[in-house]
Amino acid sequence: MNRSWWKESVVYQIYPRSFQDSNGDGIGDLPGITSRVGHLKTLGVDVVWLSPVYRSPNDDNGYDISDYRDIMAEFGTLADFDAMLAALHRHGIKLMMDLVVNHSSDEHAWFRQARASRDNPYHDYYIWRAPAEGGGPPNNWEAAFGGSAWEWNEATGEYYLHLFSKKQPDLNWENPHLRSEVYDLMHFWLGKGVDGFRMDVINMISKPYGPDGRLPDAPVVKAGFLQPCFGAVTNGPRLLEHLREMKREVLRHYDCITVGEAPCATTRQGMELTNEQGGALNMLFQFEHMELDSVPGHPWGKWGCKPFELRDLKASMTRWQDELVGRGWNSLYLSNHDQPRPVSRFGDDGAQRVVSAKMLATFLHGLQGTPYVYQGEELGMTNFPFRGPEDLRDIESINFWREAVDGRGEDRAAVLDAIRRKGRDNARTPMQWDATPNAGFTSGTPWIAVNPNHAEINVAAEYDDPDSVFQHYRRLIALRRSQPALVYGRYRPILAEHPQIYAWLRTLYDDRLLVVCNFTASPAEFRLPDELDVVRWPLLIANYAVDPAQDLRCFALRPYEARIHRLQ
Ligand code: TEU
Ligand code: CA
Repeated sequence: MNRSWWKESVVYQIYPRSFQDSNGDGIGDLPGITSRVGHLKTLGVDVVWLSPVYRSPNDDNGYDISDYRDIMAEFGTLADFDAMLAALHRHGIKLMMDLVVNHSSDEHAWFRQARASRDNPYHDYYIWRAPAEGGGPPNNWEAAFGGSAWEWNEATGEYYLHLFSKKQPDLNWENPHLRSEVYDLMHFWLGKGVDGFRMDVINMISKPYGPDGRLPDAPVVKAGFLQPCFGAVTNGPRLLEHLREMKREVLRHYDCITVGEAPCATTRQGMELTNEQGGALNMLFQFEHMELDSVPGHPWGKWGCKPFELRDLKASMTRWQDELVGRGWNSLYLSNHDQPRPVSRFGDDGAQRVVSAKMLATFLHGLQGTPYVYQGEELGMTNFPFRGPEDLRDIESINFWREAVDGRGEDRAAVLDAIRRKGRDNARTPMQWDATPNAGFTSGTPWIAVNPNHAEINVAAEYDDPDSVFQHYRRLIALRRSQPALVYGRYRPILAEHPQIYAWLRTLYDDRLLVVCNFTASPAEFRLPDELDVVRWPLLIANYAVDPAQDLRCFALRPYEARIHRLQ
C-alpha cells in the first residue's frame, strides 16, 4: 500500500468571488477567506483548492490572467494572500493554487507585446496562423464559449488561437522560453509556501500540429462550419513530455499535491499521467460522469440535457476505479465552479434534499480516490431559479443565451430551462453563512444574487442541527481519517444490475467495508450476495437512524438511504 498524504486528504474548493466578502463591495476576497478558516477546520478538510486570485480583467472570472505573480485588486494584496496562507497553515490546512497556463489574458504584458509585431520576442508565446485559402479562420474549431476559436489580429495580419474566450489567447507550449516562464512562476508560489496546483485544462497544452504545422479541422458533428474541438485538442502528442519536464523542473523539488483538469480524458490517459513511475501528476479531473446527463451529439452541446441513468454512473465509476487501482489515482468530485449543484442534478433538492445530499456525499467519499468538496456542497446548497439573462454572470451561459435566443430565435423557456439545469452560475451564487438578507456573505450588494433558500440552508443553522448535511460531511471526513480501508481499500461492486442501488465493497487486507446507496426516491430491497458470509456488520455511518437488530443480509432501503458497514 503506497501511502501518500494527498491520497488520505479531503480537498475543499473555494471560489473566492463567492465565498466571503470582507469590505462590503459585494465581492468575496482574501481577508474574507482568512476570516472563515475556522469553518474549514470544523469541517475537517486537509487542503484548500483556491480558484484563481491573480490579476485579471475577469472576462472569465479570473481564468484569464494578466499577471501571474500578483493578486486581483478586488481580492486584495499579496500581503492579504500571505496572511491567508499563514492562517491556513496554522490550522494544519494546505493550499493548492489554480495554475491557468493553457492560455493567458489578452491583457497580459506578453500578449500586448506579442500582438504588436511578428518580430517581437513574445510573439511566439502564442499560436498564430494565416487565414485559410479563400480567407476566414484557419480551421473550423469552435471556441468553448461559442464562435470561432480564431480571432483576427490586424497589427500582424494573422489569426490567434483562443479555445475559450477571445480574451484568453492560448499559450504556445512548443516554445521552451514560454515553458520556463511557467516553471519560474510555479517556483514563485511554491517558494511562498503554497502546497500544490490544480492545473486548468492542462491536457490541452500540446496542440495536434500536422507535419506542416497546420492544425487540422475537427470532425463534423453538427450543421454549420464551426465544430466542437475539445476532442481534437486534448491529449496532444507532447503532453506527457511537457508534464514530465514540469515534474523534473519544478514538482519533484517540493512535497506538493497536483491535479490536472482533463476534459475528454480516458482511463488510459488517466493511468499514463498519474502512475507514480512514469506519470507526472497525482490525479486528474476527468469528465465522464459530468456528461451523463447530456445528449451525445446534441446541437446544443452540453445544454442538450437528459436525465442521468444510474447504470451509466455505475459503469463509468467502475471503469475508473478498476483501471486506475495500483496504476494511478482518482480524484472524486460531483461539483465545482463549472458544474451545477449535485443535489439538484443527481438527487432531489425538494422534500428529500437532506437525505439525498447525504447519500451523494456517502457515495463519493466511499470510493477510492481523493474527495473534493465544493463550497456549499457541505450544506446541500441547490441550483438557483434564474428568471432570465438578467440573472446571469457567466460568459458561457450569457453567450449561449445570446447565440440561441437572440441569434437563432430558439425558445426562451427551453433555453432558460437548460441554463437552470447546467449553467455554471448555479455553483457561483454566494456561500450561505446565515439567514440574514445576504446570507452573511456581504454587507453590500452581492455581485450575483444570493439563493432565496438561504434562510433555510446556511452554515449557522446546520452547525446547530446534528442531522444536517454539514454534520454528515463532518462525520464522513472524520471516518475517512480513521478507516484506512476507505482510502486504500480495493473497490468491488456488488448487485451491479440493480436499477436503484449502487453498492460495493472496499477491502484492505482482511478489513471489509460495505457501501450501499439508494439513488432513488422509492424504497429498494437490498439483498447481500450469499457468497459474502457475514455474521456481524457494525454500522460506521448512515443518513437515517438504523435499527441495530436489523438483518443486513436482507432489508428495505428507504428513499436515498446510504450506509457504510464493516463486514465481519
Ligand atoms: O474549465 C474547462 C472546461 O472544460 C469547462 O469550460 C467546461 O467545459 C465547461 O465549463 C463545462 O460547462 C476550466 C475552468 O474550470 C473554467 O472555469 C474556465 O472557464 C475554463 O477552464 C477556461 O479557463
Ligand atoms: Ca470584497
